[in-house]
Amino acid sequence: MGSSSPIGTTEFCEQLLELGKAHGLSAVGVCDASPFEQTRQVLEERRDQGLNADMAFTYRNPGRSTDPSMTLPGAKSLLVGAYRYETVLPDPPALPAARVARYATADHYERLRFALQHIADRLISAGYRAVVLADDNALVDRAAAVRAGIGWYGKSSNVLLPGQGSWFLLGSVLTDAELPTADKPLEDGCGSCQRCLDGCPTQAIIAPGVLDARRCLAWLLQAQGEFPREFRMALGDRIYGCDECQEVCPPSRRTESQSPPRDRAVNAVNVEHAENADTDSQVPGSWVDLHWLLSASDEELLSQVGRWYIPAREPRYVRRNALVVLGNSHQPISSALKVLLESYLDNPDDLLVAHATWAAAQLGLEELLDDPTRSDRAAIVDERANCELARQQIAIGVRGRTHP
Ligand code: B12
Repeated sequence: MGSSSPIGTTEFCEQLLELGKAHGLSAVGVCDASPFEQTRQVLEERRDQGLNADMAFTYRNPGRSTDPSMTLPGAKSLLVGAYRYETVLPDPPALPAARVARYATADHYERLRFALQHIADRLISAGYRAVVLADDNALVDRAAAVRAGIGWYGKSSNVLLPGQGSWFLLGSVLTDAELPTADKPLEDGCGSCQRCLDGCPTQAIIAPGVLDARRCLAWLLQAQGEFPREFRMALGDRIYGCDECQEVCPPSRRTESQSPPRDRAVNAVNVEHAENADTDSQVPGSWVDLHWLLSASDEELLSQVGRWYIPAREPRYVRRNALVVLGNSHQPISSALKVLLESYLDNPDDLLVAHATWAAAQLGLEELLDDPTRSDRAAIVDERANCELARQQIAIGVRGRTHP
């Protein structure tokens, strides 16, 4: 058991919180595990309004994801932890590269779960049941963090920690131990600021705290089918996730250059585990070479970026996204990339042909499309027509505004 504190006391609870912090969590709080009734209503309302796009996750079964007792019958408490991930974005490499959102530059979830598991093990050794839930469809992590009093809901819908911004992953230990809980949620810290609403590249935050996933780049990168034409330029160089609502957020910006404190803590507690976590992580870091993304085999792609949420685990979606990023390159592309792009115009997969067509048009490489060996291919003809239509619509829109 390793402690003389009577179980269920404030002291026992404090020990659990300290254990989480010693293993790398920046904040840990406790709340009761009663159903998140209001969040269930919000999930259902947003699903009815279509704001979830076709996402499943917590939307698949809102009753389950908002009622912890469906995961652990008799559940009494949630210990909620926040794990700060690396936020320093290294300079882009000289080669054309695509950007990965900071929560995905390493397997930060593993480190979060590692810390939470220590709390769970302590509870189990004290005779309780305890389950770690992090990014699991069985719990609404943000609602738990807010109830546990460790952060507040920002207008971006991200949870912010006082003085530390929103660069955190959230997770919980669900237990049947009855523990002293947070007195009350923290007060709102956003005030009148709404930079996340104004700064979102696709205006996906349609009201404070309300995200329309149909417009959110983070979701569109993970969604099946075509990448919507109207949001392709806004995608810029992003290949996985989008941090814009955090990058423009003053409290998050202020802490951007701080390195996460937990690496030292994790190393001090369990060097071997931390080292294994690093070696096992087949994740590419902050920037991924665009040439590699477009030339790697399915196996290579999945071995390097397989931790990403890739629709239906189909590498074609990583390539689709990479083609949009290529189309957004601002400099003339190398001859090697041009040859690769050309090969995509002859790809058997029409989805990739269409996105390669868009990229070629964006890059002013119409000659690739006019090549008689492919200019009649339906996927190219259709995409060119759609691009032309989009251009005309923009032109009409601009004229409308200029000459009301
Ligand atoms: C689905 C999902 C997504 C979807 C949809 C996100 C969304 N906002 O709904 C997509 C793919 C777009 C996404 C993107 C991101 N996600 Co995400 N995602 C999830 C997931 C799996 C479920 C979230 C959920 O249930 N959403 C449903 C809605 C209803 O919940 P909500 O947004 O929290 O809504 C609340 C607020 O609107 C609030 N509210 C209601 N009215 C009002 C009014 C005001 C004024 C305010 C302020 C609030 C407010 O109450 C609602 C209900 O409690 C969770 C993991 C989990 N199991 O919880 C991770 C999670 C939320 N994501 C996370 C992260 C890190 C991200 C990204 C930053 C990743 C990235 N860099 O690309 C972005 C951020 C985009 C954004 N602004 O939300 C973290 C959040 C960490 C944090 N500090 O908040 C989580 C918790 C994962 C984790 N375990 O750490 N994500």
